[in-house]
Amino acid sequence: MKRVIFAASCILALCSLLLVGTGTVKAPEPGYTRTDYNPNVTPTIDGKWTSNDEWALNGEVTAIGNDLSFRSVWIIVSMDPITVTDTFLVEFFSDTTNDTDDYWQLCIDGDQSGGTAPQTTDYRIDIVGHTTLKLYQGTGTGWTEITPDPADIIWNNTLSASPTNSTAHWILEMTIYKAELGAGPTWNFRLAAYDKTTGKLVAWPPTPRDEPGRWGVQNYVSGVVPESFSLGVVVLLSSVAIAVSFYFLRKRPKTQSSSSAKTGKITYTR
Ligand SMILES: [Ca+2]
Ligand SMILES: [Ca+2]
Repeated sequence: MKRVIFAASCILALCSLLLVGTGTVKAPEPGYTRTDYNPNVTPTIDGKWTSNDEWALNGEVTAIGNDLSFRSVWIIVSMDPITVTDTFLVEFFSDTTNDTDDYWQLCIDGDQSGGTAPQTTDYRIDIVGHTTLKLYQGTGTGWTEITPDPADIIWNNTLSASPTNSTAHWILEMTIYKAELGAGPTWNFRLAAYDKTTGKLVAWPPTPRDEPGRWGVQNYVSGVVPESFSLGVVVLLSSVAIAVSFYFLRKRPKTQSSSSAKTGKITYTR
């Protein structure tokens, strides 16, 4: 009988942790919640579909009309210390031109604190002209540019055809080291892309860039896309231990010290 009670207690504990880890998700912008899965095929960050199956079964596809689609996968790249990355594929179908003013943009509210202006725990990645990455950190009222650690953001983009569209279009692949940018197991973001030629600025969600409280939610589960409810339960439960471990062991995000802000030298607390 004691074993039954013990087992029941464990299940209850797991279920309550499950709610902490994956269930109770803040949804700043209604309708903009998506789910991250593990990859079927580990992506190669070369800015294109490296093979026809590279992204075919990788993650949930989110489309912005016919202009853009993106998907993402999360990967544990190290267990000691636990290190988690998130890798995106973004295809901007309606941008077929190489302009110096084109940009990709990812705004990150890693602790889901929301707000009406970027906080110091928020980051913004701009990739401008398909060549130059800039990293910004929130100030409480706006953004200040900081020096990125190249190891934290791996990216590549090309003007290529793909299995999803035979007309050459801009494709971005980007891996972020989540903890280095303050992102927990679930995190909020806004993804945008701009084409200078057409003047199209598309974004998910289509809300103000500088209003974290209106960005979307990136939930996650362990495993590839579940095929049945029962499988879903299994992968959700298995994600609990990872979620708890990751939450407690994740590195602190970068912060720029007040003294370094004056000198322009960036120091990080990790
Ligand atoms: Ca690739
Ligand atoms: Ca363009």
